[in-house]
Parts: sequence; C-alpha cells; structure tokens
Amino acid sequence: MLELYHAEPASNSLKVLLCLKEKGLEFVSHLVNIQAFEQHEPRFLAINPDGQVPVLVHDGTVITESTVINEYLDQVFPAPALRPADPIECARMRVLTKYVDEYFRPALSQIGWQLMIHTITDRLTPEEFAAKLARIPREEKREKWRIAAAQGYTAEQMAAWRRTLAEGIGKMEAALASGPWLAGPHYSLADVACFAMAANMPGRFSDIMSETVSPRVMDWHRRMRARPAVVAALAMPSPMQAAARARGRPA
Ligand SMILES: N[C@@H](CCC(=O)N[C@@H](CS)C(=O)NCC(=O)O)C(=O)O
Repeated sequence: MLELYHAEPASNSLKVLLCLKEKGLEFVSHLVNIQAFEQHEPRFLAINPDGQVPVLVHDGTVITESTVINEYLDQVFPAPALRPADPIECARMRVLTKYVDEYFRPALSQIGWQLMIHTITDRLTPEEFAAKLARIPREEKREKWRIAAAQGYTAEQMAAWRRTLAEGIGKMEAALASGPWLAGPHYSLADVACFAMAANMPGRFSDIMSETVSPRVMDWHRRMRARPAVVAALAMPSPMQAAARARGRPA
C-alpha cells in the first residue's frame, strides 16, 4: 500500500503528487495542514522527525525527500518511465532536479515565506508563535520562520532570490531549445520537478516568466497544464487556497 503525507498541491508536495498521478498509482492521501503547523505535531514527527512533507510510506517503509521519493517510485513502478533510458538525457534530468532542490526551490520558498508568514502569525499571540517555533525540529527552518515573521528579509536578499528564479527560468528556456521536454525528447522527472515549482509563477513573477521573457517555458507550462495527471494533481485539496478564499483573495 502507498500512503502520501502531503500539503496542498504546490512545491515539493505537488512534485510527488505529479509523479503518482502520472503513473496512475492509487495511494492513501494524508493531508497535512502546514499552515496549522500539523507537521510539527508529535504524531507527524514520529513519521518524519524533520517535520517536513512530503513523506511516502510504502508497505510500512517511510521514504522522505521529494526527489528521492520520485526516483524510488520510478524504480518500483517503472511504467511509464520518468527517468530517461539514455544516459545523457538522464544526466540532464538529474542536473535539473538537483538545481531545483539546491537553488530554485529554496529561493522560491524564501520569497513565499516572506509574503505569507503574516497570514499565519497574525492569528497568534507572540507567546503562541514562540511555542510553535520551539517545536520546529530543524534549526534553519526555525530561523527562516523567525526572521520572516520579525524584521523580514532585506531588499538585497529578496533581489538575490529573484535573480535565482530568473536564472532557473533561463535554464529551462535554454533546455527547451533542444527538445519538447526539459531533458530532451521524453517527459521526465525534470519536467515534474520544475513544474512543481513554476506552476503558479505566471502572473506572479511576470518579469521573470512570461511570453516575452520565456516563450518556450510558457508553451511548456501550457502543455504541462493540459496533461491529465497534472490536472488531477492540481485538483487535490488545498487548505491554503480554501483559507485564502475565506479571506476573500487568491492564495
Ligand atoms: N528537501 C525536502 C524539503 C521538504 C520541505 O521543505 N517541505 C515543506 C513544504 S514544500 C515543509 O514541509 N514545510 C513546512 C516546515 O518545514 O515546517 C523535500 O524535497 O522533500
């Protein structure tokens, strides 16, 4: 049996949902509301002591790290293959998934936290927030939440992260010059990883990702959104969007 602990269909959770849906795999969905700090509750820490989603549980075995989970799924459930058989194409795929994990996703995440942290913390007293912070297992996450909620990041930091996003979209634009998909002729985990991060960027980062700046990426984005597996993954429940609707504005 496959079980997935995940948040709304965005970022690292979306990455694994896209892979599961592409392969048509049945799984038990455990929605973890990260805006309500459920990922730091003892019952979730017992599954992943890092207090992060997504987490795959396959016949009782816990697997963490979205990129590792997707590679595991592709190995155990090989059809349709999402890692190219051609070694060069596979290397291109792995360079992109590594880039997403090491640079693109952290930059997007820092910008995202800065923009949304107050929608979470404004509901809490300083004491309640301090208690929530104290339960976060990873030091770098504690620091990220603390700075974003207090003084916020500097304009220089935000600009540097935006430059990383522009660099990443530039890499995707360049990759798409030599094939319909990011690693070449075949749809792969590179498309899955990049789309999981860039899904909501059009309109929000129009100076970085638009018909003018990145026409091939925009075309790829439309083709991605037309895939039934992508439609199904994006339709998974989203507590964040529900909360945003309740506040009367888009998530
Ligand atoms: N390297 C991990 C990162 C996981 C991660 O940062 N997950 C985020 C959601 S996208 C999370 O759980 N955030 C809540 C928290 O850290 O408290 C992966 O790729 O799975």
